[in-house]
Amino acid sequence: MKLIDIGLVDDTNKNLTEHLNSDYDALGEKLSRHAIDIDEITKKASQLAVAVPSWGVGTGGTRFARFPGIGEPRHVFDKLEDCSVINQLTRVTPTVSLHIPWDDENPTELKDKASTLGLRFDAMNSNTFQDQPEQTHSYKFGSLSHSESQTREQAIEHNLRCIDIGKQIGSSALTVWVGDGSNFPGQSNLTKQFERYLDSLRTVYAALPNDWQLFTEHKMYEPAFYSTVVQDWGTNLLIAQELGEKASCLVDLGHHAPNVNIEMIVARLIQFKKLGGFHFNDSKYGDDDLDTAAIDPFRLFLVFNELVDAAHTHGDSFAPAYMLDQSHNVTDPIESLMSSAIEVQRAFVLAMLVKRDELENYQNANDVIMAAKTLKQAFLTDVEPILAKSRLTNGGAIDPIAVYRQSGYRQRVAKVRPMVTGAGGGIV
Ligand code: PSV
Ligand code: MN
Repeated sequence: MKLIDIGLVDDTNKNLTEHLNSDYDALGEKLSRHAIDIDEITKKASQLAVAVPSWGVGTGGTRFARFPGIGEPRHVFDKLEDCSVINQLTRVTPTVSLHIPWDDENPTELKDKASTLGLRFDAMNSNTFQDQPEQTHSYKFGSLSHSESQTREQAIEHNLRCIDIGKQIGSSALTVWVGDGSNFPGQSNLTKQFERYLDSLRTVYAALPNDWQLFTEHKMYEPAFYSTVVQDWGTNLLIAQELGEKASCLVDLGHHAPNVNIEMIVARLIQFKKLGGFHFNDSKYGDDDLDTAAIDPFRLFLVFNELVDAAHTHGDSFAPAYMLDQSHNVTDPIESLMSSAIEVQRAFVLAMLVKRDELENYQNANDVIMAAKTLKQAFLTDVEPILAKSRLTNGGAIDPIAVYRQSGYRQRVAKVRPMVTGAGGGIV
């Protein structure tokens, strides 16, 4: 089922195809001078898949307030519809990552709805950073690492439930991010707290089906402001190494100290076979959850430079999970997610343009300027025609945002989705 009129997509594409073809040919000619086959690149670009977070299609907020958008999804089934619009027009987001309990609905109905919309499910996300109405033990002072065993058991149970739901809807990974930590020096014994976390996670790990993966996500601060149990990639790597083969690290681009060299972290995790996947977003100051590549597209390119380099070395066995994780406070989430998914694809394409043999020669010869120039040359290429061509060939829109706006989708759904107002703050 397609929620945007196919006739509209086709008509808009028809008007743009002639210009696209001439831009594509011109770029193809330019790339061929560097022995790059544009069609090969376009083919690889169209094989890329980025998961959309179910929570991303709602309007987010800050710690201070949330300003609702119009026609926000009322529940997970509305969210899936919005996700299908993103995929219909961009053709790079065939999967959705659910958050439990935010999306806790009958698994059969979830699966049916997704397959009607041509979607599948990516990693399950557990939520033990928030208390739920009927919950017995509070997570105010932690969950998997809580000082009391009953609270830890409750958090473990929740993760097991996420696996169970995931099994029924065709997911094959669990992402665990906890808000556990402390707000004051002395509040917690840092070592014992981490031991408790590891013990809890061992139980979760033991329940993973054979073909599943466990991604743990580190974050330096927030909601805990003095210490965080899984604060950085070092701790994350320790966890993955302690747990075993099915465990690996998830890198959310917003979860590091300012100016941290994220591509280096990525390189290290790849080297030790512990890079599980990403939550893409962008930031200026902290975990801003801004749209991917909105602030620093070069950094995203450098991350993909490591990924493409690793794919050359490790081949098909190297397949980290790509997900977006953003909060849209002032834009239409569908527009933000469409352009963000395309930015991930752009970074991938640009990284494929890097002349790796030449780069290696420059590196070995310590020709610093030429090495840096080799990266810049790829980064500065306008690959829009490749991205648009890949969408067109896959049945998407050459200009997704223009088609989306013309379709009136948001206004249409707003008629049945009441605006949720409220003074409360909240990140998601
Ligand atoms: C935490 O900041 C995080 O990045 C985790 O991935 C959560 O699951 C997500 O955001 C939800 O807000
Ligand atoms: Mn995240």
